[in-house]
Amino acid sequence: MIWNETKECMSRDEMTNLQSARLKKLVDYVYHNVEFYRKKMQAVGLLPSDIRGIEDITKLPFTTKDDLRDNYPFGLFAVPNSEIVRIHASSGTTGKATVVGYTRRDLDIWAECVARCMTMAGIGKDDVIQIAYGYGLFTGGLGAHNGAEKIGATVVPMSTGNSKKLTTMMVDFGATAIACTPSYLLYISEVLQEEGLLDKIKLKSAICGAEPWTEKMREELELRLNITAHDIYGLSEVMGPGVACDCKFHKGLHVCEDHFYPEVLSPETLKPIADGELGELAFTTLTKEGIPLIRYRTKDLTSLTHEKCECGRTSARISRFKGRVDDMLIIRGVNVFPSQIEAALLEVKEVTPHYMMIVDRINNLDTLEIHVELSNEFYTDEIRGLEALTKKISHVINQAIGLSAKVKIVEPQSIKRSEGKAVHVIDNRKLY
Ligand code: DLL
Repeated sequence: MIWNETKECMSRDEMTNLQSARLKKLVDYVYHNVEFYRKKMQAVGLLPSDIRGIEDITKLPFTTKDDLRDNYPFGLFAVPNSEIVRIHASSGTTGKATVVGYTRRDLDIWAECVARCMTMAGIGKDDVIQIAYGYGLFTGGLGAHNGAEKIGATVVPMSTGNSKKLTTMMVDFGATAIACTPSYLLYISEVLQEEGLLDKIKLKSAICGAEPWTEKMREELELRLNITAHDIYGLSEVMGPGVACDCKFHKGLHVCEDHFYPEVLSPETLKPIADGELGELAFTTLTKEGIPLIRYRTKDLTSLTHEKCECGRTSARISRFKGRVDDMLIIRGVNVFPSQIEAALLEVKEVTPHYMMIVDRINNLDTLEIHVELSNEFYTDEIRGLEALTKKISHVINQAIGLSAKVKIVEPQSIKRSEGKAVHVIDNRKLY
């Protein structure tokens, strides 16, 4: 099923025309309503009339997270606060929060985009969905919530923080769908197993995102829970969850590109690159009123395709995320993404995909230690066998990242579980 055939199945020409018309309107709108953009455009001698269509987008300046921080809290808002009906913020790990504001229409469009994603994930009005993203300033909870209500599903606003209650209610309410981070879903699958509830659940679909995860992890979750798992993407600056999602063919995430124009930029030149090439994703919000953004650099690494999908949707698709530019570790000169470790560990049946990377610098040399958790089934008090297993894991990891790491096998359940975005790296080099 498709939620909005007229928007999700347009021909490329129709989409380009729509995007062009919306971009022209947007540029005029920000020029007259956001001093930051007016000044940026004036600095390069650009007038709204210079933007004649989507092909002129590269004339426009980029926007970064720092721009939002520098204009904290409301400096990039295009409407007076009386028009803002909701505020969200993302704290980030460093610096000031980035604050976003939504008008009533922004919230309607957000719900529409999430409704499209829910439909892609096979969720509809007969489903009971537990929303287990955090509610609050984070966009995950309320964003998924409003979209699920729009499709008419029965929404259970669980939030995070009580996994036992969640699993009990999953059974008692006959929940058929869940929205949460993939790492939290992995944890939930463990709780269900511990409590002997796995064969009592009616779950059939999960809509997971907010953090990078691998295709192998998707398959693992599908297997553990006997569901289909879908990848939903978004970021608070651009809107929240619902910017893109994958359909049942899992061949990339369909972007709601009538609202968010995607570009993939070369990391070297920052120029848009061809379909299929990996680069940094940027978005221009074509319809947002509260805090419209032009060419917002997401720092997320992906590639684009404009080919029609088997599902019938014609919308541009982005490939599963490789990670964030700023999540990439450079260890002894080698680029490493945590998701590579996740994929490698999913090859080894004796361990769980829970892991922690500890990076350090000793005598001017980078070191990498990886804590890997033994699965319950393979846990014994005896040390015997562990040496061979450690060797096996080191080998798999070495093959995956092209770097040798010290592997330490730890007891089951000893790596901290996450209910939101998982933390996989402790980089002690930052302390020096
Ligand atoms: O994480 C919004 C969201 C909530 C998306 C729930 C999906 C589900 P932020 O906290 O602003 O917003 O973080 C945005 O999270 O730039 C990516 O780096 C990462 N991210 C989000 N979804 C995915 C995904 C929400 N499906 C940042 N795959 C983004 C990989 C993702 N990374």
